[in-house]
Amino acid sequence: MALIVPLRREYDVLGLRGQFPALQRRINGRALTYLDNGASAQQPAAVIEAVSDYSRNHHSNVHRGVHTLSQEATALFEGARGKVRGFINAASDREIVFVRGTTEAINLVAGTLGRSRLQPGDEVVISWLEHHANIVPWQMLCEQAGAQLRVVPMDRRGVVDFDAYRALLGPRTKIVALAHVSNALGTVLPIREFIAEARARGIATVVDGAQAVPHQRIDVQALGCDFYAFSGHKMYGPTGIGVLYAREAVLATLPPWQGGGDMILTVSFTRTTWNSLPWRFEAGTPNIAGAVGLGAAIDWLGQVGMEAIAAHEADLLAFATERLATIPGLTIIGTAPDKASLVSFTVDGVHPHDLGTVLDAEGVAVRTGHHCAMPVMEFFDVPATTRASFALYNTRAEIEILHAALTRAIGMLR
Ligand code: C6P
Repeated sequence: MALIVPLRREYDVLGLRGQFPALQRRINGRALTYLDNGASAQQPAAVIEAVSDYSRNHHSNVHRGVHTLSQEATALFEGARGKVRGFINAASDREIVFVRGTTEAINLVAGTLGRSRLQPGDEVVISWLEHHANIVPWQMLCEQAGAQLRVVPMDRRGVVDFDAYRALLGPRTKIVALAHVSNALGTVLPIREFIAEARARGIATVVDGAQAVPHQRIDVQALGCDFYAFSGHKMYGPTGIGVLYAREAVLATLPPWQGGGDMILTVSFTRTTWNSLPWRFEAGTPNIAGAVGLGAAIDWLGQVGMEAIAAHEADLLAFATERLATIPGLTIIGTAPDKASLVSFTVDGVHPHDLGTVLDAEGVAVRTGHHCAMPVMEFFDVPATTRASFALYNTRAEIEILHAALTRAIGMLR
């Protein structure tokens, strides 16, 4: 039998870079080295043009008008929903709820599933490495419901303790909410296994996929989660648009969240009936242009290929880890064996904010601070870190620029 070797197209990183207008900018006299992709990735021209085309030619309200523009806007908006469904392999468009972003998605779950299911004494389980968006909504919910927030510990590498997690799951656990990838440490959780443990006990599972979706292929059916949340602006789309994937069998049982137009079927002063899924959870005029842009980002990512992106970013991570480790006094925070393409670090005697400012003077954009993960900072006993987070368009040459700029900055600041 002939051996079929798949053709591996060369990963044309320079060609990809050329499609991002913002990457052509010069900052403080230097070519921009954009390494803050974990916060927001840049947008390719295809996304910018799709949003512009919508605004110029098709802008109207959705689901309301019989006129041409409204029908075009509706087709584009619902078309984007279909693209999202395909992108994460959801079973149906009814499982895709458009929201503002990951934060809103998690608040939606807390405000519906949480408020309807949690009784005093029940428990919600999260992990130590969560972003505030996957801590605070649960904390607020637990306070309202008289429930308990339980936190799974992690080790000094930033690996969440699976055995401790299993031990925490009990008869009172109603919800497990976990990051797929940590934004502060880069840790990739073996989320499928975490989900399986909860599901076997009938516990609802919520995954914060904000930092996972841009870097690897997501298959929500294979993961088996009830909810999966992510944001458009971290996956080369616009801000103000995100997705809550919700398994239909669960979503159908939830009470509505926000009330208003589009989420209803009939309204009278005595009684309101609800729209069908997913519109029941999309009160008010949605971010139509954002959804169109997100759909364009998904098309564009499909052309590049998630597997190719993952391979390229794995190379960047390995290279950056090796190069940054050569800088005296630099400590990498987050050394899990399975990491997404970001490096968080501290430098002895130098405050991250000063470092970030000096790097910016050289055109290098990194994020400094607590990364909305204050418990992680507390765990590692640091006030903040500097974080370089890589995207599909970054290069080894840019990591060398970061290395050189860091070396100069540290020399200046110490
Ligand atoms: N993290 C970062 O620089 P929103 O803001 O709703 O789009 O996403 C919130 C969010 C939730 N979970 C994780 C794991 C995240 O990383 C983020 C956003 C940005 O790391 C801004 S703090």
